[in-house]
Amino acid sequence: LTQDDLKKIAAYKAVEYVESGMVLGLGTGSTAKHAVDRIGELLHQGKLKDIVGIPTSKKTHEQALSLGIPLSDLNSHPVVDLAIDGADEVDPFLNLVKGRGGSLLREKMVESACKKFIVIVDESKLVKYLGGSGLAMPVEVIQFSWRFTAERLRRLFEDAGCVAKLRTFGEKEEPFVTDNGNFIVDLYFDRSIGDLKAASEAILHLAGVVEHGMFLDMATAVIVAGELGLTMKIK
Ligand code: DER
Repeated sequence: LTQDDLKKIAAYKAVEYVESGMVLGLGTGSTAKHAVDRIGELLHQGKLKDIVGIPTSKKTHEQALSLGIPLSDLNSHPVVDLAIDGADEVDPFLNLVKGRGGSLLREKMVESACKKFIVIVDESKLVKYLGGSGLAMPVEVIQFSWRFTAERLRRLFEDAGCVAKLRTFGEKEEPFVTDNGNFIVDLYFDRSIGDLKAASEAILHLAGVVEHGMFLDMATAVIVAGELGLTMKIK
């Protein structure tokens, strides 16, 4: 089984919890893509009816449009029945790191408005503690004085050996701009940052920070697809 097979298996399992008439949060990333495809397929087959999708990125908006999934937004649907989305890291308490695809702000807005939030991952995403993968923990910041903000973020986590890097793309290393016109500062840690709630509050307290990629106490369940099969972790 390839990693993408595992992502697809987890995604299809999550879509079993979608019922006709639901308002759905549609996630972003290579795993959530399979869930959105599957929802489109079931709608097309008439096995699902009266679904409204709230996309968590322009990319997912385009994908859902091409699948004929009726779309809306949080203004019209402030309560979402179920969201299905991927994650970059999952700790043993079902806390998440998300946003390596750059969509963390709209994902967090949609997923915090949900009655249920099912996370779909392949087993490579499981970590002992957030930041433990050594990969990026994203923070969305406004463009004004981003370097000043990045340095304040780095200093916040100095004793965890934090390095803060502006996210860029392409040969010319252009700054990545989110769907919301902001920059992303990626934080890398050598060690655990300790109390996650305190870390979250400290980050959000910095003027210039829009949102961060830690999704604490938000997941209702995490579906993990591994070589040995599927496991469902419930909050
Ligand atoms: O960027 C995001 O928030 C994505 O949902 C990410 O967390 C998971 O992306 P993947 O399914 O492509 O690994």
